[in-house]
Amino acid sequence: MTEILKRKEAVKTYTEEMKKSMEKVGGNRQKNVGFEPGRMTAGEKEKLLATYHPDYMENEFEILKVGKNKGEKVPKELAALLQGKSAVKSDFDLSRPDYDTDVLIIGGGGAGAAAAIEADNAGASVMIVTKLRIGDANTMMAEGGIQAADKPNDSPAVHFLDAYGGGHFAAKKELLYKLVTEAPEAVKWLNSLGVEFDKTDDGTMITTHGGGTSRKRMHAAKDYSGAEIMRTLRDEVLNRKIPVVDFTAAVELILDENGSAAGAVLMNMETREFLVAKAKTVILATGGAGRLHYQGFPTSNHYGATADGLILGYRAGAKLLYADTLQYHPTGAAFPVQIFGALVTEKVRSLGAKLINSEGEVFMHPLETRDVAAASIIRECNARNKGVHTVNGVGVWLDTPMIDIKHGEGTIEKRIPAMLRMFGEYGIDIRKEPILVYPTLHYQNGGIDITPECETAVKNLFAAGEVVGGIHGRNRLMGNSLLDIIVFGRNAGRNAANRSKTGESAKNENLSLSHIDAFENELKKAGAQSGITSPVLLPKYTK
Ligand code: MEZ
Repeated sequence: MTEILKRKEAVKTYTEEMKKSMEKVGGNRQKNVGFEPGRMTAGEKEKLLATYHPDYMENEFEILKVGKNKGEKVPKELAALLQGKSAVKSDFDLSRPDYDTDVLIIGGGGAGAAAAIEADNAGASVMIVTKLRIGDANTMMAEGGIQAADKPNDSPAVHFLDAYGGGHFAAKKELLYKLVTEAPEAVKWLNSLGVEFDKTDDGTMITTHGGGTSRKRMHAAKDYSGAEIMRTLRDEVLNRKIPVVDFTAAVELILDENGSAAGAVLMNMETREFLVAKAKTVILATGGAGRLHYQGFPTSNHYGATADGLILGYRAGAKLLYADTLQYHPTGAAFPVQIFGALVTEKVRSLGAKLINSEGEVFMHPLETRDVAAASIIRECNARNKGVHTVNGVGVWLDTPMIDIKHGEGTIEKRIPAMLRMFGEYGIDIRKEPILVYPTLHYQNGGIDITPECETAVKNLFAAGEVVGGIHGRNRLMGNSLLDIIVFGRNAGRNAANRSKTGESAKNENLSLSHIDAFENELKKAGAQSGITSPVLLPKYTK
């Protein structure tokens, strides 16, 4: 590491403003390490969110004119896609399917892989299609950990209360109940598959706090938790020889004569050739939407996060829940520009680094929930003018050297090596220098509405992972997403497999795309056609 830092020293170019502010941060460090800022009251938080959080910027949203959520607001970028047109026509020939399977899983991230393993366990034939490669997903990008109440001073009930409050009391209780009660078993399962969780010498799992947690229940694999979990799940899928069709996107769902899900039209991402996959049940595990860059925010998301599942599900008749609420992770990298928007894990704050403004002052408790922390940073930079300017933006300091002061030298290297490496690539030694951060688009809190069995409003269409809404209410706590992909991924896999063996599953007869015309007619009547072909599959960074 020291070698990399020496080589890269020349890369970083701090402005005079940054250097001066950094001196103030260094000068106040010893005092700030011991300073315990108070928590905000509920009233203060409400006011802060209403004024500064992007979810409350009314002109950034549009009211849907068609579909199950007609009359509700969603981000305008998403509205254009939800009210877009299909890549295929309703008379597309479905009579000679290229694939035929019991369970079709769309998406190759953590939820899709967990679903595939359990569907395979349940004896169904299962296949994953993914527009990139298995593992190219937000799961891979998650850093700080996975929550589970498995310590003697904790319980699923306490976990429930933390998450329910953190989500503004809006979570669907039956989904959140499932999440927290099945969490300990989910972590045990991952451990048994080979995930290398951080443990003490006697094998006890090391757990830490996250924002909004009242107990230390974050289990981590250093700050590579998502990558480690995805590595393990991917190995398991491949070892079981579950078919994975990569570089192949789902562009439309196929229904049967009863309106139940019965497969998908796929598109080869290289040749643009359309293919047909017939299935008895379908699981949407397509992930999030960060690459839509709502309100012009940078994102911590992987390249393929373009809301595909929301579009496919909505056109086929699924209902969305809380699609107007997004998570802006408070600490996206604001400098250097090469990693603008990349995730700086919340674990950095849970290990003791504090957020500091341009004057070297602590301006909030480091472990407020994410929506409150993001709004606080935006206020500090905009309304209070206490941000630090860079060539392409503004940010506040996250005073990382506090971690080694608090826990002893070597802690950063041992507990957050990915952060040390990411900034080290640009000559920034986070053991000695603070880093600049600003909120980055991280997660869609809302998504497709499901039952506790993971079924959507469309029969035989299941959903799991970030594409789902309602589990976390209107704000998710750190570590509850890696958890939900496992809990709901496994449930979706099992339930879709079991359904595929019953008379209730699609008969695979009279496959149809007539819902495309029905939706198109609704759009026409409402004068709401955006004209965009959706899903878009990949972000467009050129004009
Ligand atoms: O749950 C998350 O979003 C997560 C673990 C992110 C992080 O800060 O590391």
